[in-house]
Amino acid sequence: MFIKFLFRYGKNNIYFNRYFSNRNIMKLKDRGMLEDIFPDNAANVVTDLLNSRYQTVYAGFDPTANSLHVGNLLVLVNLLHWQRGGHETIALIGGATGKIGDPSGRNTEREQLSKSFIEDNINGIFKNISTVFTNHEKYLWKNKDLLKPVRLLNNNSWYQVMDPIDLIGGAGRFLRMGTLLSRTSVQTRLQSPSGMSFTEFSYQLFQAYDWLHLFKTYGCTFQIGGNDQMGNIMSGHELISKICKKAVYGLTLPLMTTEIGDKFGKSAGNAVWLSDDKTSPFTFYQFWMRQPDSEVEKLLKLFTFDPLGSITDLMRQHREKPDKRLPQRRLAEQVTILVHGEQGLEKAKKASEALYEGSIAALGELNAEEVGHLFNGATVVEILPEAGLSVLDLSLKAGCFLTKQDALRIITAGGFYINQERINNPSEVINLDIHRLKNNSTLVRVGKKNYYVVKWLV
Ligand code: YSA
Repeated sequence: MFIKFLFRYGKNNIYFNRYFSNRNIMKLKDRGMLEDIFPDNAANVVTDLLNSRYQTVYAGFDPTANSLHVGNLLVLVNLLHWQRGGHETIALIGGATGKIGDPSGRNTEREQLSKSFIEDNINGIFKNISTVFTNHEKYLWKNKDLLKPVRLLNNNSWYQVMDPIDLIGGAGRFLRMGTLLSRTSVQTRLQSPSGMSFTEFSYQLFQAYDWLHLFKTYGCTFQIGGNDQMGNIMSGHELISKICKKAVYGLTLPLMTTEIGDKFGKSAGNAVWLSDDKTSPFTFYQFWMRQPDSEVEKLLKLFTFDPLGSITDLMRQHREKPDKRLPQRRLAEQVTILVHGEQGLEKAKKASEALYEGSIAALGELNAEEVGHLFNGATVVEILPEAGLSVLDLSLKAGCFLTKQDALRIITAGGFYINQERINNPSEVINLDIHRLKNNSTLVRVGKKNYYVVKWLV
């Protein structure tokens, strides 16, 4: 009996059935994470398929910036749900498609991106994706050894060695012009004043071919993406159905928008980035902490792996004590640990304490540049700690005032602070044992918000 079972389903499937209770991805609908399925009558077939054996799924990311943003993160979180369900995941970086430019969701054509710009971007995005998958396994997955590692690919690797005739002559003839022209991404652009170039029009063929390639090479039967990707997904479906006569499926996610409905992303100019040199862990953490009550439950369902029951409980507690902002805190902690790891979360929390709870000790845990960053890009200055250095000397060396007269006037009037404490005696001598923080720096403030970080040269 057991042998028969093994023979029929294979070893992997025993392992799949035993451990991965979350394998039915269709359940993500309950979290508000699935918007559409293609073909649109496939929900039942897909549920059976997901329950019967593990599947391979992919999502693509074009390297149009050197970091992904929180909108793209939603797609990564969705891939993580597949991984948690025992499925194989592929994250594809569009090294080649990035050079073409996806017209989906855009009103104007992208400028051509230079090779070196794309190379840098690929490295940044590669790092984002591997960091998120590593952090997830390290901090958010309890049965550590069971996850199948994500496969990170770049579509440059197949287009680089491909004869263009195979693409246009081989794959292109299976896609019908009427269908390609009917896509929203094409229609919107054809009706816009700038129209559409052939290059952008050809984008669908590339994304469709990618899926065909992944299907043939890795048995990839699912593609996921934000809902702006549906047209491209449908083209891939058409290609695979016609060439391989096999069933494949597309799932789309809702696009993440701001409270007032603007799409989050680079073009919208409101991006919150995953790379810490573009958005510091502190700013990232605060972005989630600042989410309004009207959004937080939805975001907890989308961006954390907390069971729905515990989110409901948390929201109940929140209604009793709203000023504690428990759901916002949970959201900020879970997403920051996923993107920036335990250390990033630690830093973000320390910085938050320093800024909002006036904890100077917490400031000392950050390095001088981070403190500078924290205080809205405060100037960081390096100063030699000479014996007898006075408050007045310090203020002038740090460049806080234009003239000595200004310095004397403002310090004595009470507008000068060291480590957030008012000092109004210009001749007081700086004592490093008292005035220097653990990170060998001192925070100086003039008035309400002009900050300087003094880095002591020792
Ligand atoms: C896909 C498949 C391929 O075979 C090749 C390339 C691609 C990339 C795809 N055409 C694209 O351009 N995607 S993207 O780089 O613009 O975004 C990556 C993913 O994040 C997409 O699924 C997109 O829909 C999603 N996304 C972007 N902003 C989002 C968002 N998802 C949710 N909310 C947002 N605000």
